[in-house]
Amino acid sequence: MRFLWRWAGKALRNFLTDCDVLGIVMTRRLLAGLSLLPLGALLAACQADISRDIDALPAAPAPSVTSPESPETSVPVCAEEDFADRDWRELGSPDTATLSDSEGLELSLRVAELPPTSAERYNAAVEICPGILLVIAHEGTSRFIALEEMTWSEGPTLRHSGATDRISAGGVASGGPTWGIRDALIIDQALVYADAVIDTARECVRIDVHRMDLESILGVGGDSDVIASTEPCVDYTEPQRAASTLRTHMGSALAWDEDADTLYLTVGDFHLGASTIGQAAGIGLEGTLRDYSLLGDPASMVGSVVGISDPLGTPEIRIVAKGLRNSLGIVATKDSGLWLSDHGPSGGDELNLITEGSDYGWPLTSVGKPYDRAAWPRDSSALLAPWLDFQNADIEGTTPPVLSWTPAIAPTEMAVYPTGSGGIEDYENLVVMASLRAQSLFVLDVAGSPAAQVRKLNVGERIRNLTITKSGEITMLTDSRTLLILSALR
Ligand SMILES: [Ca+2]
Repeated sequence: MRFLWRWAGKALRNFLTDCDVLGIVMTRRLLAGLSLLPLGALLAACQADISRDIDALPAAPAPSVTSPESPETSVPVCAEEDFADRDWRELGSPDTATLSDSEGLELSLRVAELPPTSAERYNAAVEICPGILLVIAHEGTSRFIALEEMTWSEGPTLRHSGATDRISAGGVASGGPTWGIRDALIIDQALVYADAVIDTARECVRIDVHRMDLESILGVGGDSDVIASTEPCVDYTEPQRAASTLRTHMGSALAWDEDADTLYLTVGDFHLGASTIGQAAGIGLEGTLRDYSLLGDPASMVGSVVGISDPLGTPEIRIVAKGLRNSLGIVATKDSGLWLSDHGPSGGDELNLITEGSDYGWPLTSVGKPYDRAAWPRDSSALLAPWLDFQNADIEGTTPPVLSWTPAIAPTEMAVYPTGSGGIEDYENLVVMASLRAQSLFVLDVAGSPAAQVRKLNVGERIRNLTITKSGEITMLTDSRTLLILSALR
């Protein structure tokens, strides 16, 4: 924080010496209209070009029963009768294709439409029983999908804490699929899921983590317990929110570290860190100072990774690391540490190795640049505050990314490819990371020194969710409501 305040003091001096009051007012007015978040608009969806090769598919699944002795599995023990009496329907438009990754490895890709729902998007998936995926829409609708049979049946509706319809309240620009349920995973016999909350009663936004017994999901249904809520719940009614609304950058990715008995959750910056100079100008120096001090406050979980210890017992939440913008993927590896991906602004998407107590730089520094940097003078003293020129900031005490990507790839979920699955042997022990903008899987060797991107596979879809099953199938949910299942060539 001392760097922020040092810079803030310099900024204030520039503000007082370089600007006249009328000029500032006009600039603010002009720039208030330019402060819309550009990320969503920049990332256009694209349909996959998949050759048609439709096979006849059986209509009913036959889930295998796991052995309680298998110590490797995090897939819960379940029985055929859990699924026997359900009504199973075929997924729409099943196709198959063969893809080659950047090393020439040929892989099989099965494609189908995700089950119909009124929700705009499925955000989360877990392998709830071997070969059975539970896919969850942002507003709580869930479906079971039998991967071998390519069939689906209704799941329970999961509770979330806030509004997810398209509201436009005060400083929240919209509801929709960036809010609500965003990621999920299974710990023993419980489902845990992250929920980006618009709390209309308290008029603030936060992330909740829920826990729900698998019995409730497989059986008659039931309620969830909220085991953690991020602090502070960020007020969306403050006057400057009209010029810089809260709408995206929730983070809300989950990772489970069994050895540490800790569930990790990423918390986005809620768009408090200025991604454009126009956004900063729109809310003015006082507004950016207020937002930046909230991000920099050691007690604030906004823009951080938090750890939730003992999530199935008596959960306790703490800040692990700060300085993050919008991390949609995090993975705890067995021997190579905790890794996460983060979205930079214009360029500068990051892979970070997380160590307790570190600061990863945002919003004070980034390999990326403001989206509208080109429209502004190179002389940072002409900016509203010099620390808004974060591309050129050299901030002592922050940790740079291990890898970064420019132009942006918009990385999403990460998972370690398991060993001994009988699946894609060349991917074993490597981290697979999905992406929105690049519409590709990135295969990363994080155990290497240095860590490196070793393979890439273009799938031609914006990949929101990535799950690797115990049998080594990489399942993906896309923003065009498509299910992709990648596996070794059979
Ligand atoms: Ca960073």
